[in-house]
Amino acid sequence: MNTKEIFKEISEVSNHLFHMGWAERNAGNISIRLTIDSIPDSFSKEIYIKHDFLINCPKVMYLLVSTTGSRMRLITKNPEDHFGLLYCHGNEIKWYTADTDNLPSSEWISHLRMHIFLELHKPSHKIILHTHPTELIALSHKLYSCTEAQINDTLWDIMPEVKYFIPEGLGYVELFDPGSDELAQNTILELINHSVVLWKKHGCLASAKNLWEAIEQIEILNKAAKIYLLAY
Ligand code: 2HA
Ligand code: ZN
Repeated sequence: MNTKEIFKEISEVSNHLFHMGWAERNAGNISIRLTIDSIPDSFSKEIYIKHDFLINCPKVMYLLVSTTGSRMRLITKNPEDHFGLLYCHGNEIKWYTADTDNLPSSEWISHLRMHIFLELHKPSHKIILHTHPTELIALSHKLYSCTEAQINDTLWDIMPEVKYFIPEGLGYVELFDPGSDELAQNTILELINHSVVLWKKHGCLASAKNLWEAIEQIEILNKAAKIYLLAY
């Protein structure tokens, strides 16, 4: 996919997320690993990102990342205005943007760490999507004391499609601060064996080949959660 096609997909997906009710205010964020040789002209401002943590990105990585505070309902109209490009190589990080007021999503450190993991272990998974699917979040309240295995048994039992389409089940991460390194590290551990991870009382994170694949996976899981909540 070229950059134009990627922005078209982002526009469609952000509209869908908003209408699903999974993207209240600035909820959710998106990042996509790009294969490019040069920075697109639209991202003309370069910002060097100082950071006090160690990152080790073995190869040059370019990540298209939604900007902090961006709204899915607005991304859909002008996706290019709500994204920037994160460059990382070794421990060096730069941010390219159309407007210096645009900073990367509050979850950018998690996204970067996860993409470094994906590039090495699941190279076909180019995208990370974080969103707030209502019923899955509600399930993490209702089954507060349950383990990952118990939550998966519940979802598999309620709707056979879950087992069929998501045989590896849902990864589950305890409650950590949004944007924190603990949340990132624990999510990476779950991404080893899962494509969709539920963050307790917060939302979902999925890695996939493209954005629609991620949404379809989350939709199946969320439908099962919804049926469970309605039935019991
Ligand atoms: O991007 O959803 O978790 C806003 C969020 C942070
Ligand atoms: Zn969130």
